[in-house]
Amino acid sequence: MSNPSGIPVPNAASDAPTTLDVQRIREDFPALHQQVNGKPLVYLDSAATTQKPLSVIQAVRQYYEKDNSNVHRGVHTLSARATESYETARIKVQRFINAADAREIIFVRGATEGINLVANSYGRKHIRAGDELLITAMEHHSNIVPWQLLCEEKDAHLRVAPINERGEVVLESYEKLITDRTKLVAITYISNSLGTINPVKEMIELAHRRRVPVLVDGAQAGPHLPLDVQEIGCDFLVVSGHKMYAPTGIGALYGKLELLESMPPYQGGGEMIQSVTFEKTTYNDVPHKFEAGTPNIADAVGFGAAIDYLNALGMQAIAAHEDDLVRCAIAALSAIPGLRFIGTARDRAAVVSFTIENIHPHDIGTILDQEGIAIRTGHHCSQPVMDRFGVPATSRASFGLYNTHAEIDSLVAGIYKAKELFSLE
Ligand code: C6P
Repeated sequence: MSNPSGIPVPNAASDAPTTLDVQRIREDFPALHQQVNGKPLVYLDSAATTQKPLSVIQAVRQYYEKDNSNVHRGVHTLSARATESYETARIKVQRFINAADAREIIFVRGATEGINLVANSYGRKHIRAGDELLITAMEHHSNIVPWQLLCEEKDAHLRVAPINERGEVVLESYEKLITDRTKLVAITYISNSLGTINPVKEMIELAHRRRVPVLVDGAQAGPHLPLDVQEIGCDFLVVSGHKMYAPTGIGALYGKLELLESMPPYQGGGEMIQSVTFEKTTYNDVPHKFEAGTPNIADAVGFGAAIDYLNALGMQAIAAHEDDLVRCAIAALSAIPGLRFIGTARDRAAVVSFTIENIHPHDIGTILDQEGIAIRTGHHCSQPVMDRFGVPATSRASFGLYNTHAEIDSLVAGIYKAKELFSLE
């Protein structure tokens, strides 16, 4: 089923432009053109969720207006159209991450559900008492808690590879923590709280030397850099559509075919079965074995449209634009007295976390909101990272393909305003 029913799907555009025309791109995003608290919106929270281009909104709308029906069930025309759109979206995801086969793509609600699927299916089958699972100290809660639940149930142990002052994994320690007891490694590609880009290919190679499979949390990588699961060699990878300019409630789990085929179902219900009797049920083939019940068809179609959008711009150009923004933001923010960066990795993505002396991050966030500037403040679902750096929370500005240098200037001006207000108190 690398291309079921011969559906023609465009490949990632190899002739995509190398730079972005950001002013034109901004026209594609209706949500960016509004006033917040009387000021033009400056949206610097794309790591939490991205705004959606018109082509995605229209794809979802068109699906509901014309094709809405259930998939893989009916013989009627609408059902065939819905099935074709849904399976085409799967192939788009497959090509976007360069998976070898469309059966390796399971639609899920997002990165969180993808990790829970692996923990509950692969994990419950393979992890035994005394086994170890290895993660890093920069994981999002979604890549910690499912493994803790599994370890509790199986009497297994969660090991954590440390990070240094810059917020980079200490590779020597990581390597030493992979032992004969290690049965799975789960690492983030890009940290949502520090911006660190991990050397995942090298980390996967180190795990594979000891025949340990690796899950990569690609939630922050999907929108930022070209993903290639065959190149990095991961066994599982998860992404969230809503961080990739697609609707909420849709994402993908990639798993190597032989692994997925050997795994038991995660949830039972319609669609995931081949035959059911009260005595015995047999299961459908992958990917359907893992997609019980009516899936989120419309948003999968929207996910496909978002991938078309990203391909048309080119992931190399998007990464270059965001790298430029993050460099400029760091340079501009560095000049602010009392500002401390949390996360200064040498290889980093479009996320900048910081604290300001004597001002709580929530106050920064509230004052910036009054200026129409949206950033995220808090622990970013990465409490162990906050503990590691001895802070309760940070302010986090994160950039998407539609952000501009002028918006960085607004951020800096907003922070100076906050400092001024606090020095008056
Ligand atoms: N991070 C942020 O503001 P879901 O919620 O399933 O789409 O993604 C979970 C997730 C997993 N891993 C990483 C690295 C993430 O950044 C996230 C989501 C958002 O940073 C919401 S907490």
